[in-house]
Amino acid sequence: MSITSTDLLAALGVPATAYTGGSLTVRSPIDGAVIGAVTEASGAAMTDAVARAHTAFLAWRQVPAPKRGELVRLFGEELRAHKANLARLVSLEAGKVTSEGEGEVQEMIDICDFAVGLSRQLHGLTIASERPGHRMMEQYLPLGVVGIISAFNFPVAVWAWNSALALVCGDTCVWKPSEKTPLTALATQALFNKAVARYAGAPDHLSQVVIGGAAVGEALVDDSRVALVSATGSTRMGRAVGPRVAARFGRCLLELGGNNAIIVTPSADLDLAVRGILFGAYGTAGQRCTTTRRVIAHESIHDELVQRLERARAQLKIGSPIEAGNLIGPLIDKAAFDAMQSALAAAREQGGEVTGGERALASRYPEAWYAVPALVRMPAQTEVVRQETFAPILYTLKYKTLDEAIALQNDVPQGLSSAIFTNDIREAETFVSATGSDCGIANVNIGTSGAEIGGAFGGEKETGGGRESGSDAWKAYMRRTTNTVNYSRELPLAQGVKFDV
Ligand code: UN1
Repeated sequence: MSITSTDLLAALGVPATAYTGGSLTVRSPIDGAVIGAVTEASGAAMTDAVARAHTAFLAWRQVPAPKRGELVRLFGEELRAHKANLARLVSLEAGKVTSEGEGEVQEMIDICDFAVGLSRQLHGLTIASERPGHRMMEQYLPLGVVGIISAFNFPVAVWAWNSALALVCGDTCVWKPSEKTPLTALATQALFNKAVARYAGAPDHLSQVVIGGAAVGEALVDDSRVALVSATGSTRMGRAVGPRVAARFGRCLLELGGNNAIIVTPSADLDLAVRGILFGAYGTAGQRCTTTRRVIAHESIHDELVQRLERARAQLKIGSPIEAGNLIGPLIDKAAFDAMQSALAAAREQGGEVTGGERALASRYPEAWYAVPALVRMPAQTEVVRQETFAPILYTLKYKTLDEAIALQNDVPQGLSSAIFTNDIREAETFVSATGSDCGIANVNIGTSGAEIGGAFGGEKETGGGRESGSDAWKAYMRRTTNTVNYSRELPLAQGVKFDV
């Protein structure tokens, strides 16, 4: 690697002391090389960070929202100026191919732009009152400290979806990044600090990053000053976080596992379908929560589709994500590779016919975990197909009727993303209707992954129910107040109640 992570961190403004000499060893999934040794915070340090964030909130909530938007605008400028370096660091630390690393930083820039516009549109409602001389209204007011827990696979974009909205909403942020990707978090914090330095009158500690393990996460989750915990990661993590936040009546925004399917119908444009499935299943080495994990194809086109997918799969270039031409980078670590192997073993036991899935490039990168993307023809939607394995495994299934296809698509515990490829308007409309896909995202003639930031992002069932990013997801970061104002000289009671002495 000609440009090292040390060069990138220096260019992004991270002091060397932040990533040397600590107990948390950071390895690049590209070749297993150690690229940092970050100091881990204690639970008490997290509690201190929350206290600082709360103090900052008391000041920040008083700043007019469009002025808060100005800070996010400046942050977006820093991201634009440093896009290439931050994207490269995402590639080194998370193993994303160059264009996907750049795409991730672009998502950060896009959500900043969105949030700046939003800062002038945090609107409530005026509601007709039943009483004369009265007016009812609804306002959205700043909520408090937002705790952000993010995963390795989108190490910086998911934080940005949350923090850009939270900051314009008048909240302050405390971020616990994945322990697998602390360097990109430190770099993002450094860029945020640059924006703060160019902004007159920002309170200190508007957004902080605290790196550490379970103790740090628990201190964040259990602190009653954290009004909203926004957590992205596995369903297992969500099961641990959700009830703890609920126990103190805090708010949770959960974005958890996906088990996303694409239905391909007889009228589908198979060229489009093959491209959509290929990127959805194998892009980011299958490590997106929106990754296509299942194809449900009509029996009349199933074999042709699977043959074409098989040919395309075999041509995907696996290798270092920072070398031009490679489309499949490494899995994040050995545990991810092992999980992939056990899923494939289970698929074989359950009647699946597996192609691919082996370890790749082991002699060139003995300390890294590259895998050949796997395609598995399944006789039925068995146990293993219903689980989310965070790896490039695509299961294919056959269907006879659209009802059956939709039932299969919905018959998994997760409910994040879904798609149909069809040129039949009845099928397309049925799929997006009340009797169609039960997911938070339901697409027609595009794949399951790569959502734009303008839409609300999240899903149902074990995906956790939260919505981040665009549309009106900002409302989760504010508290709603209903105000009834009496401008008359009478005091009529609602519902006609009389209470006069
Ligand atoms: C995730 O994997 O946690 O829709 C987020 C997508 C991306 C976001 C994925 N915009 O694939």
